[in-house]
Amino acid sequence: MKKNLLKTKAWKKLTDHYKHFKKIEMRDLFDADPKRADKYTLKLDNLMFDYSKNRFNDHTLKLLFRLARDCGLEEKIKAMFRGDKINFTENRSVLHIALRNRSNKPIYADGKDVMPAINAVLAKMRQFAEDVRLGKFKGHTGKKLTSIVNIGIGGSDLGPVMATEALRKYWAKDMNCYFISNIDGTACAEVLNKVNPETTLFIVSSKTFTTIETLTNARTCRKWLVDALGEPAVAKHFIAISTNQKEVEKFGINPENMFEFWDFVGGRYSMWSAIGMSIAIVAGPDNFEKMLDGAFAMDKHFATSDFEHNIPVIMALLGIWYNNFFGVKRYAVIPYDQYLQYFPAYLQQLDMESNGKSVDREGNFINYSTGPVLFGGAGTNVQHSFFQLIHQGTDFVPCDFIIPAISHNEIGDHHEILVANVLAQGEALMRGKTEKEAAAELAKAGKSKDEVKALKRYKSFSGNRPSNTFVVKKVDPYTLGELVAMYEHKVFVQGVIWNINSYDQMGVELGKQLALNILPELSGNATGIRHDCSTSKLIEAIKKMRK
Ligand code: G6Q
Repeated sequence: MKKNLLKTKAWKKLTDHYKHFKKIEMRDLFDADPKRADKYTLKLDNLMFDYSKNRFNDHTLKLLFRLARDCGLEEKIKAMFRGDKINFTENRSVLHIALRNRSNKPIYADGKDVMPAINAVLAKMRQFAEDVRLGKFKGHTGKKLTSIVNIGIGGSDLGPVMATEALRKYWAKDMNCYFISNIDGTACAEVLNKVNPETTLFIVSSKTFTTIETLTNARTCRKWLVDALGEPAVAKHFIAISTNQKEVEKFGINPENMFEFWDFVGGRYSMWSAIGMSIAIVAGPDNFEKMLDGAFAMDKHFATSDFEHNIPVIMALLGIWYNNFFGVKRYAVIPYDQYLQYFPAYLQQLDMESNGKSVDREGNFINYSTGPVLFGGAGTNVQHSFFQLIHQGTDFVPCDFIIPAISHNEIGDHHEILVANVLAQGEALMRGKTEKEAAAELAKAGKSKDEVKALKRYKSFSGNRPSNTFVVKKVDPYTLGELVAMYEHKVFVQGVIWNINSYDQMGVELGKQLALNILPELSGNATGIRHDCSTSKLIEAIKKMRK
């Protein structure tokens, strides 16, 4: 049995180190070392990672690296890249890295090299995306398909939603892309109101092809199409992305129009597979592959850099430092780029579904905290919403800021203002404003002595609030690939330290099961199922209102 994390030497030393370090102010660390930013900045291609505005020193890092080594991180990284079945509860390899293995060196799952199958699907995907873009693959009535509708949910939705938006500037001019995920009929209705059956391609994206939301939405869209163009139109307007050919055929999609992926690709890690078809169609297969190239560069960096120079490892360890020693169980990701507006939502699933676990790899309940709550939104918008709490709330919230040096839309001084804002946030959070400084400012602004006294505390900022700053040259496909892979690996490292399986998601099952019980009750076809009195009352009230 693995030694409990809390009993490792490094953990104990970190606990002691924290006791004195918690009082240390970052502004003092900066004042003492003018080279702190040089020392704590890493670069990969056009991605720069400044982690100097965090509450640590060399000793902290040394202990955190030791913790990672005590937890066998080096070997665990190798195991993932080798194709070992690290998703042990589902007996699966975890090989999203193979989907962007641009070296094409063999990677084995169950003794079989997965690369030939991956390359074949990628080539088929490229051909199909080109054919749609060039109007060679036409709709049933001979028109070009210009509205792409991805029907999927969770991992079969959030990646494509995020990445197509991130790459909107690269879209073919005559194309549009829509997403239907929610079972709420409104999601379907609103998209179908906007598109024309003759020019619409539906991509049914579902690994299992059994997900109730996706299949219900797909059936509704299929009926809408058949009502307009007749049954034979389905072959020209529906494709499927799935691991389950049997169910795809049962649904009535020709297997020729099916793009395969595999059990060794987890849903939330699948945007690199054919699940990314909408990205490949609207932004083009070249850009899709550039995204894979970027992710591959990050994979190489992660797998080969020593921990001291390893971006995802350092991100992860600082996260552990805050989560498990400072007791801060949340963090925010704030991209200062409108095209990355869905990045936090994407990361929310990636992080919280992967590491929201409370049983360790040996089957024990865990007595330390694991995955944090992740939230975020695009800057500067969020400065006018939740930033009050980030600056003056009782607890700090570590932040990741992402900013491109060059905007896709350099209009007037918009971008300079954006950049000034993100840098100001990081600086303000780190430095804060003492009561004395606040008082001096108030006095300078002409406030009376009494007013200064009354207001100075409200106007002060504790500071010492950590943030990472990621500067990228531009949000292009390659950089997007790097960024996403970077967070994937951060999540992996934390999962290793916490000794959990980051690749299953049993927690989503219970709600699904119970919904299946309640469904027949709502439609009046079942009664007498025992619920708690609150649930029973809610069922009755809703039934009454729907009458
Ligand atoms: C992701 C999860 C989950 C999954 C959806 C959709 O890692 O497994 O979000 O992607 O439940 O599942 P299907 O692709 O099978 O429809």
